Amino acid sequence: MSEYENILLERSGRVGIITLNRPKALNALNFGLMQDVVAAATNLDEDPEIGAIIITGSERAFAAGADIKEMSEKTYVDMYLGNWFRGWDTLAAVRTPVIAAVAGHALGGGCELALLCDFIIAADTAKFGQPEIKLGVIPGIGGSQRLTRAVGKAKAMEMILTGRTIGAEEAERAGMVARVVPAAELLDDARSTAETIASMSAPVAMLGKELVNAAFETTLDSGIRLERRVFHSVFALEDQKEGMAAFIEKRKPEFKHR
Ligand code: CO8
Repeated sequence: MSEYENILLERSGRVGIITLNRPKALNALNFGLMQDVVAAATNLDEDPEIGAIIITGSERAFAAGADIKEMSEKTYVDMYLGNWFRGWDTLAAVRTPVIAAVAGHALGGGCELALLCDFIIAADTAKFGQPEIKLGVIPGIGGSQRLTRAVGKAKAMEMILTGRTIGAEEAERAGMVARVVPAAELLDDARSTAETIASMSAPVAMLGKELVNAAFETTLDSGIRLERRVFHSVFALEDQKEGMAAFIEKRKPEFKHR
């Protein structure tokens, strides 16, 4: 039996695949599911054999949001003292690159979970939205911040204030998703993208992720300075020597740290 109740976990070569698995609730993100995703992602992050992680759902739903039935009777004190949704911050701190492979509904917390990953590959069936306002609440897993950074003020405001859902094509035009693929190809595409990342030098991939994330936290000048320091530091890695030697010798690199 799986050690997790609300997800499926597969290791395929250097790729870890977390599949949200509460089909009867369209993968609504209850406390148990959050704990399972965070524990699995943390374990994969600590595993040197894993170079990339995919988080995905079902054909019908990536996730239809935080679990409304679990939350509906909670009080302010329950929410505040329970520090509701804090676990997701641990997922955001994972250093291994994380891809969200999204088909169907990615609503509320589901949209926020996808945005919390490093990038989104969307099936043409994907639908993204922040419908919390229709429930009398606001996004609570970073949507007001990450969606705004991803698509800009106008579209984020419209989505968050009206609850309007957007399709995959509109999400791609808005810069929210990296690529849209036919639904039948979603998982294969995400796997081969993850395998590509996992074939690179793991510390270099982690540093690249850290720098892109820093762009959202810092000034341009500080970000450029950080990039320069990190760029210089990768010359301490054998993988830099190997990558450049392989180019010159017209062969594929054999990175050591992966
Ligand atoms: N929570 C709990 N159960 C859900 C959720 C959810 N978010 N979404 C769907 N389900 C359940 C339904 O209740 C239903 O269960 P049952 O059969 O027992 O009634 C089952 O999943 C199937 O759903 P539907 O029958 O509704 O399926 P449809 O195909 O007709 O509709 C939709 C699909 C459009 C996705 C519809 O289910 C829907 O609108 N779901 C809710 C979407 C939503 O509002 N999400 C936002 C939730 S709030 C949030 O994510 C952030 C909260 C931040 C709070 C901050 C506090 C600190």
